[in-house]
Amino acid sequence: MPDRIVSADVIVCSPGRNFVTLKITTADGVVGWGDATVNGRELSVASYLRDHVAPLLLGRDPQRIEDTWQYLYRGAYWRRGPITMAAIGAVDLALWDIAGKIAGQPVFNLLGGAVRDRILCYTHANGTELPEVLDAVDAKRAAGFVAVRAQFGVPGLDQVYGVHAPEGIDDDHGAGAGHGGYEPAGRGARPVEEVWDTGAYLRHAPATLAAVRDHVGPELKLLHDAHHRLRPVEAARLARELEPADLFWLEDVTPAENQQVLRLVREHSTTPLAIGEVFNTIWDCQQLIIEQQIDYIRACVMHAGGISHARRIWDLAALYQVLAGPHGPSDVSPITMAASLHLALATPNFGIQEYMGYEPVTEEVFGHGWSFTDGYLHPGDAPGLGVTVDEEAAAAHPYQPAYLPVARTRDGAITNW
Ligand code: GCO
Ligand code: MG
Repeated sequence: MPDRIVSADVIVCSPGRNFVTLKITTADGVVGWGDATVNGRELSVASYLRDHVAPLLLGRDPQRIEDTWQYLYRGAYWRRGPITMAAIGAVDLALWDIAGKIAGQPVFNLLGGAVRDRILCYTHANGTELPEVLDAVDAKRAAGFVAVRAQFGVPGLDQVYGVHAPEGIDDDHGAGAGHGGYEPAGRGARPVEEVWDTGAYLRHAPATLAAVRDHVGPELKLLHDAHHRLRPVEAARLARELEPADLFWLEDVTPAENQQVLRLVREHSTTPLAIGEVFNTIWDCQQLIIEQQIDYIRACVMHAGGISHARRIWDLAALYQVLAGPHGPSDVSPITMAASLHLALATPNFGIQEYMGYEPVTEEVFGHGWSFTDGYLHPGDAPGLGVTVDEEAAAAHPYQPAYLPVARTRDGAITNW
């Protein structure tokens, strides 16, 4: 008689920032952990899980992972979308965790075993003026990172998302193996509003990144995120003008809703392109991958329906020599980071993992088995995903409303950010 799921509980907590966590327990007492955090929309995914998914899981065989995935995806009828897919992703992560614990194996061994010894990762370095950017990059190199994403202020703009922390957030550019505190959404009942000026950014970015490259020399892998802000012709110009900086990748150079526009960028530049942190199914990136419009697919393992679906995306990407470069900011929980690392260790066409690390207060709630050494990560060998959740510590940090910012152009119209 197979084991059965006897409970599925949702925990919303805010140790440093908001996280939505799913705890699945089996009749034999095996516990699996899943993450379902969607930054700025946490309570909707918590409700989706609590009200519509948890009751359906009771009595199911936890080891029928693919069947449960299909049941939740096809069964909902309303397919895709960030809330649905994060909820399914959380269930999937928790079930892989349980499967690993039942087998007494780390999840990567259930996925075919390690195909590499360690996982390349990049972290963030942010600064307003160039000297601060260079200091931040140096601090990350001193902490062992061999790949760094550089973000900077733009003359004439007070605030740039990804550079300045929202009010009340500790914006440390410290040398710790990870944490750079800008990511958390600003706390409060409404989003912070920022002014954005693409012309000023385009005049500033190429020289800044060239100066960073000059400073660090040829070896460091240097990344930059344009965060969906540019129109296609602006994106093409930026990608071309950044060629001397020899970027590892240029991320989200234009919104990827209208995907054929990426062809224009490709025609003008060989700067490698990474897109996809807002994607949540294979259908969102099928065209980009098959037409080889991108070099790295950024879909986050949890937001893309968990290990079971993300690996289908990565397998499609392998056919076209596109590498996985999964989203892993501090606004997805350490449970997602663990899942991403297990899949990365077992996937041949893996490229690089985003890794900012976590604030100590987050790690008091979420224990993890992964380790960082000399610029590389490893998920650890503990059975399952290798994560633990301290529920008492979580209860000490209740949910706090928080929103990602909104950006306006100088005439006051809403723009991409
Ligand atoms: C990244 C991302 C983040 C997102 C954030 C949204 O590349 O890390 O762009 O900065 O904006 O995760 O919640
Ligand atoms: Mg990004």
